[in-house]
Amino acid sequence: MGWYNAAVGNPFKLPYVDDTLCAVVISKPDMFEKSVKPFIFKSLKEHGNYPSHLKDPIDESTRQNLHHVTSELDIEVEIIQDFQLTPTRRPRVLVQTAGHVSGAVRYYQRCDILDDPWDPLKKVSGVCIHPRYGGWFALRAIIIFPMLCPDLKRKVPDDVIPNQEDRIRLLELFNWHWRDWRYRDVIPVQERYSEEQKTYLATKPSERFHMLNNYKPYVNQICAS
Ligand code: B12
Repeated sequence: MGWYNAAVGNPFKLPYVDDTLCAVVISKPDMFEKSVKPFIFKSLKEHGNYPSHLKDPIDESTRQNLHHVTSELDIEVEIIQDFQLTPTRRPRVLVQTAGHVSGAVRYYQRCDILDDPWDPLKKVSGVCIHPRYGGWFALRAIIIFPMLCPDLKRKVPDDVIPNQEDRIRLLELFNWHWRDWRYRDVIPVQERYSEEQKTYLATKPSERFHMLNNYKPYVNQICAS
């Protein structure tokens, strides 16, 4: 927690003491098949349609899985998901910074470029790269444990893009071409999203319900097998 709070500005600091133990939850490229689709099928089987009161299936399946796993612990943890906002509508947690200070992924930001080519007034968002999954992953949540861990060793994230030109290319692909997926392949990767997951993510959230309901004819078949 202290590593995170030291990096972010005041509005984003979390109200815990520095030695509080936290974990960052990352979804692997096959999350859609392993977690989201089974969740969608279960919901369609139970309700006939995807219930409109539930959140986006990615967020909702993550929420349920995290609660399921952490409820088996003897302690009560706090989970903050990537989409949660404060009352002033700021993200409750900046998962990219959390991912970087945890050592799991490297967060590349504009300040990592020595002499950048962009208009100083232009907003250039940073992006995290995972040593094995490149950009084919997401940072879903942090888990805050009610325990102090003053001796935790800090892992420096792998600098998988040491070259300045490659960093510039990465930030340009992420900011202005993210829809073509190329930023995710800036380093060789072990695994990517399936075509089905890409279609799902490329569909506007408001139209995803329609896509979900297209699974209906297959629900009985798949749930039975
Ligand atoms: C709001 C938001 C958006 C907005 C605004 C984008 C933005 N970055 O501002 C919009 C809708 C445009 C957007 C678009 C996209 N987004 Co978005 N978005 C978010 C969200 C919810 C919050 C980001 C935010 O507001 N940050 C606030 C700013 C101020 O944070 P910051 O720039 O990092 O600044 C902090 C750091 O610099 C830190 N800091 C300072 N010094 C130092 C030094 C070090 C060493 C470190 C580590 C930190 C640090 O302090 C600053 C704060 O005080 C995050 C999820 C989350 N909860 O974090 C996802 C997130 C950033 N988005 C993501 C993605 C993938 C996208 C899209 C590709 C669409 C998509 N979902 O597929 C596009 C990309 C286009 C783009 N230009 O960003 C991913 C990025 C994953 C990755 N590999 O990094 C995230 C993390 C979601 C996730 N679940 O994985 N997004």
